[in-house]
Amino acid sequence: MKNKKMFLILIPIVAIGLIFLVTGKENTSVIIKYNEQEIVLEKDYLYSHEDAILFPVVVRSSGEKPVEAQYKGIELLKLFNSLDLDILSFKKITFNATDGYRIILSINELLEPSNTYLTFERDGEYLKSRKQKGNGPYQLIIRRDPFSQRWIKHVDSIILE
Ligand SMILES: Nc1nc2c(c(=O)[nH]1)N[C@H]1C(S)=C(S)[C@@H](COP(=O)(O)O)O[C@H]1N2
Ligand SMILES: [Mo]
Repeated sequence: MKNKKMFLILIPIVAIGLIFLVTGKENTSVIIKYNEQEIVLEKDYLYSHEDAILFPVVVRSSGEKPVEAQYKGIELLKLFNSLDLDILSFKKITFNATDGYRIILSINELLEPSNTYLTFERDGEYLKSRKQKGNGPYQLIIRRDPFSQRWIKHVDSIILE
């Protein structure tokens, strides 16, 4: 009898807990769209990509002095290469973020060596999400662009056209 009552109390608690776990889980993948096709890049794939490298950047955030940081990311040229995507058959690339921010680059900008990177780590720590008040989980870094307006934070989709 006592056990039955316990169950009746526990079941709703466990159910609510599970709902929180499922809906509170943040999306940590990036989707690439091209020619009506889609590729979903999961966190594990990106974090362990063989072309991920470390590089220094000067971070400009509004209201703060520029600071140097070490970022880790994958050069977009190499990322597309590893996915067997021929970017020369496209003209432009659009990056969308979870906050509605969007930037468009020409394919020519991507072709500049060591310029555009999809990054996921800063000073040895994974980039935090927007919810966690970070710039991540993924941020585009354009190394030859000193103005960081185009360093789009929270990238969640990339469209090739
Ligand atoms: N997703 C997203 N990325 C963004 C922005 C933004 O509002 N949303 N602002 C841009 C601008 S204008 C700047 S200066 C840099 C740094 O923004 P912060 O000052 O908010 O750190 O991020 C850029 N990337
Ligand atoms: Mo800005």
